[in-house]
Amino acid sequence: MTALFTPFTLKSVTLRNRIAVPPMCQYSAENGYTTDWHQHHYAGLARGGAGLVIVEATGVLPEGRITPGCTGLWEDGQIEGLSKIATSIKAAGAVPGIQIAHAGRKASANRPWEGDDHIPAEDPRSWQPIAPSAIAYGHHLNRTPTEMSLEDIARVQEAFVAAARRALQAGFEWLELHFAHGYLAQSFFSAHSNHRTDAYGGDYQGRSKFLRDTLAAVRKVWPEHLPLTARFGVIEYDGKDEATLAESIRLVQDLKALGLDMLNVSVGFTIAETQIPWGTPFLAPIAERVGREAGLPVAASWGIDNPVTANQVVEDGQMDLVMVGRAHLANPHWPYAVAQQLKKEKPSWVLPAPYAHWLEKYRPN
Ligand code: FNR
Ligand code: XEN
Repeated sequence: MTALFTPFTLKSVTLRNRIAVPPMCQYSAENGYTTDWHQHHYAGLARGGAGLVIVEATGVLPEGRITPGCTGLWEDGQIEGLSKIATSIKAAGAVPGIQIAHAGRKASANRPWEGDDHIPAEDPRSWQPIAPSAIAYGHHLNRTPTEMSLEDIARVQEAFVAAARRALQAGFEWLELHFAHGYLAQSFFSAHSNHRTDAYGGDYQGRSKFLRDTLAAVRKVWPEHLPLTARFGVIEYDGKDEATLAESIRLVQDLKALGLDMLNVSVGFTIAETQIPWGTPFLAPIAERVGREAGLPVAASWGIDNPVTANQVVEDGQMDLVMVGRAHLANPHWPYAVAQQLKKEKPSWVLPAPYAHWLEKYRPN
């Protein structure tokens, strides 16, 4: 069987293939509550054939949302809508996952198609972002955040734990902590954004403490038999890549010892001025190194939406899962299209029986 279409088991969960839909914000929630759009969107993605569908960055607190349109899990009422989504993903044969997040200094922004910049402070829709240090990201996100007190840190960590409990109640079987993309956790880890002089800043131990403590606290409430994963930016493309990668791998090793089951390898995006080699599967060799040196399964995205490349990175052992984002927005049946293009698979290996039966029966060859 083609590598991309082999099942993948992590803890008690088995994915029907190695294709995952990564979290992708829809900016379509109301006060953190999912809407009909989310039900439609996620059910469609799961029906398309991916093995895993991860629901978008979901705020653990209202002020942890990127935009006012982001989903949330800070109150029990938000469980019901997400539970329907988890159920519909499962009904289509995929495993339901969710990413829980705090956007830190990148919070309180306009939707991407409405500017992507910080909402002006005087606008009643905005709120004051918090971060490890009072340093703005800059560029289009230039609002200066408030430096978090130790009480703030404890409150956010408790919110991650409470959101994880609610995600479990909603029926999700795969949890991803958002430790990437310049949001709160990533900004604790990066010396670009963390200038603290207390226990949460300074050297590796200090800058990694928020991530280590949060993961450990969530592990206590997230069942041992279900995958606990994280998305983390292991590299910034800021000219200091070898040093960042070495520290990142050390962190992944530490997180593994605290109960991390898999890493979704990504970019830090802590600073705006970077040299990212877009247009290539640039994270594939990096994911391979992280997985090998930290000794745990890995996934990655960015530029891995070509069927041959997607299959190759799994076949070569560079990653265990491929995270294919925008190609799924263009065509939710991307996995079936890939199976056809690779000319190896039977539809029943990708699609649920009510579709697969007919596609197999009337196959042209
Ligand atoms: C994203 N991405 C993203 N990443 C993440 O960790 N949490 C999220 O909620 C989002 N939201 C989001 C929304 C939209 C509209 C896009 C396009 C992207 C990043 C995404 O998961 C993925 O890594 C990138 O899209 C790169 O993969 P592709 O699209 O090149 O396959
Ligand atoms: C820093 C940009 C990476 C891509 N995006 C990630 C998002 C949402 C917007 C787009 C995320 O991680 N929530």
